[in-house]
Amino acid sequence: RRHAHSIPSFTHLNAVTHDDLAHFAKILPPNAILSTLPPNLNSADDLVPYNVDWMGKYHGQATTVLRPRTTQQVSDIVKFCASRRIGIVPQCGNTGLVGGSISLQKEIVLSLGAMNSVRSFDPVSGVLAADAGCILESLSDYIARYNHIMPLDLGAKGSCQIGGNISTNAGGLRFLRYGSLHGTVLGLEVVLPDGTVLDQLSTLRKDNTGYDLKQLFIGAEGTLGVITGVSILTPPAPRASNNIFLALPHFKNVLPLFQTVKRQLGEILSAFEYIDRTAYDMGLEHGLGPILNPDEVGDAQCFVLAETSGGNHDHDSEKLNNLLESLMSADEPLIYTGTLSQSPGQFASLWALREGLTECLQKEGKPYKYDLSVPLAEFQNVVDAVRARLISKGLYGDHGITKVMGYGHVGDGNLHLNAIAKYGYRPELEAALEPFIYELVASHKGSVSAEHGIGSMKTSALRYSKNDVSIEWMRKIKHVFDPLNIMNPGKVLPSV
Ligand code: FAD
Ligand code: 2HG
Ligand code: ZN
Repeated sequence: RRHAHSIPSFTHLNAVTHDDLAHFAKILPPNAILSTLPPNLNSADDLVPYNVDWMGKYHGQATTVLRPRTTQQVSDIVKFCASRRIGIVPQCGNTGLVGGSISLQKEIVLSLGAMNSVRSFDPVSGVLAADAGCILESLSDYIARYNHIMPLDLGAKGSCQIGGNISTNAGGLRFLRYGSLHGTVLGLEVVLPDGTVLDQLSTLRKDNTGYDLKQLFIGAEGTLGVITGVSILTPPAPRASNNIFLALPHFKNVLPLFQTVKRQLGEILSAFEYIDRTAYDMGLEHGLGPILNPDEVGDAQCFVLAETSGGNHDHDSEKLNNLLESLMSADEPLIYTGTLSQSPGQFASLWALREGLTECLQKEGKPYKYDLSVPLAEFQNVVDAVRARLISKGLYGDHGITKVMGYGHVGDGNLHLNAIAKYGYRPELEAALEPFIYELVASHKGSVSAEHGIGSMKTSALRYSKNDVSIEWMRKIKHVFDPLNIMNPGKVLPSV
């Protein structure tokens, strides 16, 4: 079925030529252009950091990478690409997990990494304005001296950039406390697909003057324009942060534990993260622990990391101590054991076990990643169903998938299901996992992407979480902004 606003196919896009490079050289200095074409003749290896994604799963085809330093340069590049029908893949830290930042055919990669200055920070309002290519951790460090923190935090903080975070609408570890970027991003500067600069770099908290256009670019994964600047509300740093790591005998205890923790900790609870036994053991094998006494952990099925952020360290740790005591002394304890961090070093090592899992997976083999929203009560069932499916297909074991595990942001209903292919990605493994997992998610009315996005990985899975009318209107919006389909073609929307 053709849609009224069908998107031109890739065959309408042109590859970069020698003449195009000569034009880019009028916009950018020589060191801002990488190309395997003459006259640059960079090696394919020079382009690997831009052509291969963080997992090593997606291998891009770009011959040319452009690294502008100013919004004007971005605008000039995009205007030219529109006139020549050259596809553009906006890229920030290239840490995305769904193949969104990789060139599918011969689109150029437009890397924002050289646009990395803080534009302003107001320590009274907490509003930070910055270039899109600022690394998340650098921004955290910058505002730490004013006693503020970024409203988001994730394991990739040392490499991901704020423009990429906003383009994926990244969730992460502080979502439970500070909510979505749809709430904390106050303004954006965006170069639209015709090269026009949309300046909505507002720092206002309240602004009900019609359609809030910036919201469209948050989570658009580069399909509607290139984010070049952001303004974002940063909260004051909490005076005290504590955390606690708990071992649970059964998965069924997670829900009542979450209720108890919420009730006892109230407003100081800032994270509630889940790790199943397989993920915990993998973390230990890779040197991320042990943080609990193995004898006390026994046959625990899963683990929870809870964090508090409050105003008074002693008061908060007393609350956590009371929580731990009441959990341990209950008639039918919800936990086997638990530990409360006693120092900044211990606080960091409890978090390291949770944050380090994604990197451990990379070391084990090639991970198939499924970032799902499903009802909390179903987390374990979903993981078990996937493992059972692989066993029934004879694909579980050294020759196929070696481990299936679940971890994630319980407090947000977000399960990260990972299946490790020890010896690499193979079509029959993917065929066993998909669409099986997507159908399972749809049966629970969940989401096939809770926080990582659709990218190129899940375009055909979009329909499991969005109905026809929604997809039709997404296409219409895409067409309004990018009628030539030059901006990150082949991403988010399924091909027609
Ligand atoms: P990229 O990978 O460069 O790009 C991501 C997408 O945004 C692509 O579609 C790209 O085209 C588009 N894009 C990039 N820059 C721009 C721009 N300036 N304008 C328009 N479009 C643009 N995600 C979470 O949500 N929560 C987590 O807890 C989390 N943890 C992670 C931990 C690890 C170890 C890793 C590797 C990834 C993790 N992620 C997590 C995935 C997450 O999506 C990214 O880390 C991050 O948000 C992407 O930022 P980036 O700068 O690397 O963007
Ligand atoms: C996390 O929460 C990230 O750690 C990555 O979103 C999830 O590794 C994953 O699948
Ligand atoms: Zn996550």
